[in-house]
Amino acid sequence: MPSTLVTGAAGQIGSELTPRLRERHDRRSVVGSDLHEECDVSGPYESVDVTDRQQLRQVIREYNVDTVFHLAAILSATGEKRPDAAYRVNFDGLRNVLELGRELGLEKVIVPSSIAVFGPDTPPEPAESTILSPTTLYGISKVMTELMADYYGRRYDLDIRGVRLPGIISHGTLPGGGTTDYAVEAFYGAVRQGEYKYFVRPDTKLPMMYMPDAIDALVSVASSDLSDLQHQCEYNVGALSFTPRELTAEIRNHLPEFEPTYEPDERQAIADSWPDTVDDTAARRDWGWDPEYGFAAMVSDMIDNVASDLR
Ligand code: NAD
Ligand code: AKB
Repeated sequence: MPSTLVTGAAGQIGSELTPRLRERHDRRSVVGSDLHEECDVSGPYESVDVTDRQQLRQVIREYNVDTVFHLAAILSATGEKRPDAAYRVNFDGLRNVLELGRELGLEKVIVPSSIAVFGPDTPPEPAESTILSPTTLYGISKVMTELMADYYGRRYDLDIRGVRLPGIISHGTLPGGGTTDYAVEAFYGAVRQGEYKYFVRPDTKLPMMYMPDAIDALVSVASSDLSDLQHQCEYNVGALSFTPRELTAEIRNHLPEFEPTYEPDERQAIADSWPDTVDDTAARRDWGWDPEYGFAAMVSDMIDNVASDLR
């Protein structure tokens, strides 16, 4: 029976997507993989470094993989600190997955892109086709992801899909070195100590999304009919958009003692280069994108879950 491989399965998104795929495909094996020797995922797991094509090839063959969710990546802030690692994982790792897709005849590869493809020259509320002028190595790697998806589709008939995810908010597995991490960390600070030092200004507005909607976006785009899709990995998916000041006010509706401070660092420039919101008309039209969580519902759910995780 063919199976699905998730790379980066121990990360913020992979640790929630992998069990969700297992629920959906009860008769199909879903294999989690990441760098760690072992991982707390309820099902088959293999330690795989995506920069090692032979390791990847072996796992794909062993499990008769026909679908790959390729999540292994180095995110924006870490990528600026560790450019060599970002280059190897984001560029070479992607190429390995795509080349194996071609060599071994994978049916489908799903790769998330990011709002990091945008940059200071991008117009407000961008649609899919717009000026992409990323300022980070991570953003450049996501532009390459989108272009390579298109190239491998046309040249080799490989079905590669994805969405440009915004900052993802979740509890459970903490975010892994992105610019939008403050929107998760603030909840832990507020619940644990009643304080948090934001590393961006209070008026920094960015697109965000609650994890259940992010998982739905990936699963929906993966299961859509190819004939309905007019883009590969470029689909914008809008959900929430708020500033740290607005997040603080909403958290205070639940935790009135919460007292944040602000000390912008180098991540401010990255945040400033991304748009506040995106135009997601194409995703709504082509595969019915319709996020469930509004701002107040997300904040309320996060506070309940973070409080219960910390208990
Ligand atoms: P994460 O940093 O939490 O997880 C990435 C995982 O990749 C980690 O578990 C890490 O151990 C693993 N990894 C790193 N190098 C590896 C290697 N050489 N081989 C195998 N595994 C390796 O990231 P995430 O937030 O879960 O992101 C998943 C995907 O979604 C990425 O493509 C990311 O660009 C994209 N995305 C995430 C967000 C977000 O806010 N979380 C937003 C937009 C796009
Ligand atoms: C990051 O901040 O790097 C990620 C992203 C938006 O891709 N959360």
